[in-house]
Amino acid sequence: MSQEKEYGAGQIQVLEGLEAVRKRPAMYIGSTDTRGLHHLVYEVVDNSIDEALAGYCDTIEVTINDDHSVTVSDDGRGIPVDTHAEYDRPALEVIMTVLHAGGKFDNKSYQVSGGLHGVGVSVVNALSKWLEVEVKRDGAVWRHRFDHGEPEADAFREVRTMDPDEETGTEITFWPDDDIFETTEFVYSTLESRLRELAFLNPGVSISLRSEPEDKETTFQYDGGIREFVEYLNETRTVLHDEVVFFDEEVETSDGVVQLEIAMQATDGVQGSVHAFANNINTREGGTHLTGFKTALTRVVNDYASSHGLTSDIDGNLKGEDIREGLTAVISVKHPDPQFEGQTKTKLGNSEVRGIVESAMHEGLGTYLEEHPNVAEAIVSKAVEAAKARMAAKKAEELTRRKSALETTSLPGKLADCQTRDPEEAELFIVEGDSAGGSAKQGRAPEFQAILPLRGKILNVEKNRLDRVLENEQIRNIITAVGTGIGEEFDIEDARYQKVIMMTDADVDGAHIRTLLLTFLYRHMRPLLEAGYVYAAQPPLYRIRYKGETYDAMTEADRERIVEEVCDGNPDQVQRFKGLGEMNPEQLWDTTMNPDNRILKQIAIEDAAAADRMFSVLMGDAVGPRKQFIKEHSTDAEWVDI
Ligand code: 0RA
Repeated sequence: MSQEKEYGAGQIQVLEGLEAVRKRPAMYIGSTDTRGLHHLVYEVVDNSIDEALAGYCDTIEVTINDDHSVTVSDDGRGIPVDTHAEYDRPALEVIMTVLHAGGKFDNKSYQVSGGLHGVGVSVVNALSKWLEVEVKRDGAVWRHRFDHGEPEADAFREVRTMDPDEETGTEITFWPDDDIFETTEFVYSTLESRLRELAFLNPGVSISLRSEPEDKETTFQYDGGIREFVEYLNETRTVLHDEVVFFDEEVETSDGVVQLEIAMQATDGVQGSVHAFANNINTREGGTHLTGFKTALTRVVNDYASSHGLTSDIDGNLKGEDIREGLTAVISVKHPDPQFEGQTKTKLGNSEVRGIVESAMHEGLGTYLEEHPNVAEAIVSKAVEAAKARMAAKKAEELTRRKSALETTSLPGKLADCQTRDPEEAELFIVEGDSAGGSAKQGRAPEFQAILPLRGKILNVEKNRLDRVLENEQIRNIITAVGTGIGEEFDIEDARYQKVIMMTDADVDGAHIRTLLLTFLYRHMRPLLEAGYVYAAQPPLYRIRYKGETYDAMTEADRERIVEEVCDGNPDQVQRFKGLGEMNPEQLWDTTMNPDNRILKQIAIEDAAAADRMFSVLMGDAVGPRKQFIKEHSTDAEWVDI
């Protein structure tokens, strides 16, 4: 075979690979909505993080550019630019155009490879209208450019030689393809929470985010790693001991070295929050590291408690749930060959990790408790208190009664159910107030729309234990209507509706109710949020009449635009909807419920740790941080605008 033919064959393979990505993007990045869009950035950043983990990089910069492209730069070794023997093309080009080629060059230095989908930068290239790379290495600055994933002719070139004191590195700029993505608008706060998380998980690495259009910038660098992560999560909670419990371990396995870090701190709250990561990925579905942690935590704390005579107040052992009440913990595992399982590939499957975590806990936590009796005392007495509350509730048969009440199949009397039994079609509107509930019942399409009116505010679950939560009638109605159960018993397969739509007034009270509802869903039915089943309806603020036509304005800006541009500054009538209750059934259907006209906002909780903190800030005790949070986030997260 001649040189030329071989080269041709390589090229064909390249095109096939990237064509497959462009045809079925969701297979590679999960989805083509805003979530998938942001994954493009994470995929590039993961490569830079890999350089950092290999010890070659300590600064990563992410920029949202004025033209809506994103630039990620790092001070790593730079992507290799020499000729790749197999393909007879620059290695840079091969890495950018061949699927999975990213880490194959130097496996040993890639001890740990992150990336939720582990797909490599070639996928980002395939899904970009254009992509430009600048590499500083081998004494020179190199550039290359791609068009829809394909190398532009003669684009690869040496720009100049490097200055003697110039650092090596990689800079990638990409323009996501709007033929593929539903939106190409990068959201600062979304990138910000993931980059902050990465900075916590990779101590010492400086990660900065800058937005040119919004003219803002943040830099994250945490030398304390996940210790600082726990402090951050607990910032607005009342902690029971000052120092965060921390220990780490490196274990040699047949796959290579497994690294483990655990940080935790008890608070006086009733919600526990344990966040488990594997190779920087938030393993929401849990896995062997989380199981190991929970089992060992229960054992170690019980052993300590009984050997120090601290359990005389309760009969029997402390349960895992008692010990985890109010406990904030972060577990981070870095594994050379992680196996991700589960529906969203966020469950760690490597079976040996369970034992590794368990023995590290026995050793690390066991020792820590012996050496820090004050901390041990704080953790144990909090757990004893939780156990007492649990037993009291049980004794009164409260919990059991409430739980079995939830298990009965009878639907709440207040629910006006829909006719269809197909969850995919069925929609549940949770409506603020009986009067709006009445209008919604009259205005709805009963074939597929169910209405559940809520009277008044629902319980703040951030401040109440499960037994109290279940005593609340509003909450019980929601649970039975949705059908999935809650907590450990939650089963998404039992969801009676795949759209659960919160319909609240467009005012402060409405926003408050929405936040209370979301807090409940987040704490007790989180998979419902993760499945994307939860929505907020968007009722209009104004109805404007002009020359026999009506126009609805969703925002103040909308109103101004319609009055000026549509009505020439002279509308016949501007009606302000103060609440849902002011709309008659037909108006409510037209503006807010009719799938042809309505605007629904899907509530996506991408980052569990960020949401956790947000709810504890919004619903917890500290007033200062709450005001600060609302001030900072009121523009980009309008559903937290209480
Ligand atoms: C392949 C091999 C090597 C580094 C990289 C890729 C690399 C990729 C990216 C993506 C963003 N930043 C990056 N930095 C490096 C190892 C090169 C060597 O052995 O010198």
